[in-house]
Amino acid sequence: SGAGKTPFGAIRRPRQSPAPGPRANLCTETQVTPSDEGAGMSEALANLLNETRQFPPPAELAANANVTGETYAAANADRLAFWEQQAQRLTWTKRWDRVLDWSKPPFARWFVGGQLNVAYNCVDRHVEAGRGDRVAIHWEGEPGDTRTITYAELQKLTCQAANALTELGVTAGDRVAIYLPMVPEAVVAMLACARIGATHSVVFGGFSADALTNRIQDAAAKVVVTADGGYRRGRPSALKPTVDEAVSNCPSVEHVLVVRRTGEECSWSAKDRWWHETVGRASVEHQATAFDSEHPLFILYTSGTTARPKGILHTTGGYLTQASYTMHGVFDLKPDTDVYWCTADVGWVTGHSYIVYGPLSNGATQVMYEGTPDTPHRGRFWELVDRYRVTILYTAPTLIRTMMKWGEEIPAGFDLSSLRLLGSVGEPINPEAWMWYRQHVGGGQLPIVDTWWQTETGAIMISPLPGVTHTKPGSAMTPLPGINGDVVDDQGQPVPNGGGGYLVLREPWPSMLRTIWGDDNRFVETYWSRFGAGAGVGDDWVYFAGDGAKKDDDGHIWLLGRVDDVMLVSGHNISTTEVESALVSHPSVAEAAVVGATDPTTGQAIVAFAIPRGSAETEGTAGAQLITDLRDHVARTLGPIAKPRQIMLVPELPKTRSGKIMRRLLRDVAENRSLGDVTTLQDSSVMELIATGMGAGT
Ligand code: 6R9
Repeated sequence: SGAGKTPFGAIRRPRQSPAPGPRANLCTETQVTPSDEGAGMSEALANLLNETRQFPPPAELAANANVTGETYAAANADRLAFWEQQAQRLTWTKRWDRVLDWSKPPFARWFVGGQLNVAYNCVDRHVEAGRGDRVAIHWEGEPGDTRTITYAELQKLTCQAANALTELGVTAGDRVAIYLPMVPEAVVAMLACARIGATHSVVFGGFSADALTNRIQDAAAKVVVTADGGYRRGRPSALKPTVDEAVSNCPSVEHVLVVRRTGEECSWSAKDRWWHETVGRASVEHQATAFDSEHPLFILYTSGTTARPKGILHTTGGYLTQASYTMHGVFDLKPDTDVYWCTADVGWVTGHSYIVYGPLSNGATQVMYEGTPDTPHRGRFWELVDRYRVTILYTAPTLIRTMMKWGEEIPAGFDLSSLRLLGSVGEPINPEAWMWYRQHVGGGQLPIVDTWWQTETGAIMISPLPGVTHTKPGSAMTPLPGINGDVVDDQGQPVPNGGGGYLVLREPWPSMLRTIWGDDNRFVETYWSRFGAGAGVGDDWVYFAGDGAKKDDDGHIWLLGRVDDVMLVSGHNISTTEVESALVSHPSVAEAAVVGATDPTTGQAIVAFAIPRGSAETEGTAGAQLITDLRDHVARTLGPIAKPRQIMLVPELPKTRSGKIMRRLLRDVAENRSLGDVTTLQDSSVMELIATGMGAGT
């Protein structure tokens, strides 16, 4: 295509802008400055959130649900008694003396004095109960090789790995970095650490040597568990060279344990040991010892789309209690009959809580997949659902929107009738994507649980209960039983129904982060100093989640994205999520990302990046026409003030490896700045693609 065109048609270069605009602020209700353009804006925006579609739970699910509607009131009446009851789902070697110690807020201690072993709870106790033959993991490699691991086998593997780590000098309290592809050894290594009381720090296998170095150094890890490589997009992708580079800058590392996955050659140093040799010849007997309820279980660094990564610390008893309970309640897991599949990577918190600790502590059978959703074909996910008769599927909006882009005929080509429950996590799910998920994956019948939570919260916090909640497309609905969440204004006052503001959590919860590793001050500052006692207001400590949210007229919660992603246009607060949802509701748009770019007249102006659906006409004047149509469509849906100043049609969007859109980079593009740090991007060539498209723009 010639000048002025991209593969997707005309793309417009944004205007040069002066100094940064005002910081976004979410208090729509108090901030509205009426202007001609903006008249009726609040009502218009409210329209999107007044989704009228609502879906009751299927009768059969409701009749047999693990958790019923009465639980909310019971948990409300006595929150600590409620969590104490959930802790009894686990096997403790010593019972706690106190449910919660909140005497030094915001530092919490849960199930004080209690002792348990996490690996025993996830593996051994199921074997002891006669369920050793149950499949724990149906693993499928990207090239199509498979492994079936029963609970009895998982027990042996975990014991061997625990013995091997001990032989390498790892003792309770030491840190072990795990940098692996999605192979069963990742789960085994995590459980082995838990078994001997070592604190694991899983680093996503796609991170660079620099990112790995920082994380190993911050935690002062003694051992790194890695692999020669893994399979991605149809070919082996090496990991070992990255580890070699990182380890050369990490004096704390004494040994590197290497899983052989691809069989490709790799360089070898004195610190390196093959997993299959060291673990393979270790004894399958290992006596698990119990650890204190507050013993550090893992550190997980947040993806760091903005600042220096934070080592989020989780501990033992409270974390496992809430991971286990939410698995049981939110996914209605029936371990005897369900086949569960979470498509996340173990390198993210979703993988920690809902591939490893939640499912295994409940004795679930699950699918684990190594590769990408389009290798060797775009029906790969549905093929796996079909082959393993998956009943519960947990995935991310970014994947659902990708599937929308590829077309509904792809899932239609597989038998998805085994599914009974669908879940979503990671980002706000647009109503259109929600409806598509229900329609084309759920056969127009299945309940969807849109689960809001964070690395910091450790487990799901806001979500429908599948047997109870009448769901609304795009809303995470209500805090779970035992959780106190709210939406507040700038002053920390609860907003009325219909209002918007900041999402906060008011009471400590069992799986809350305990601190930022090595930085208590940053922990207090980041999460506890915006509102409440930490801000010098009242006696109650209030957790600031960093997400914008609205309460609809029924008091249900709608997440609007990170606070930094809210735009201030002519004095109106407009959330990126709302404009993105409006764009995605147009039949020609598969996916959209919206940012606020500084603008001399309006403060910030809306700049949108849209990926057209496969069927959309975008060549030449058709592209220009589509852009006009889309701007009008947004104005009609949300009101004139939400009309984007410009829309760029692009082939891809920059995403972190966990699938979150990196709006920071798009803001750089929209404001004509050179790009910031792109190291956490899933695919760093995406920005070139977008930038090249821009360069050719009209
Ligand atoms: C679990 C996970 C946390 C951030 C969080 C929010 C966004 C996650 C969401 C959601 C709207 C949902 N987020 N789930 N936003 N609806 N259902 O993703 O943890 O990687 O730490 O990210 O993700 O913005 O603050 P993490």
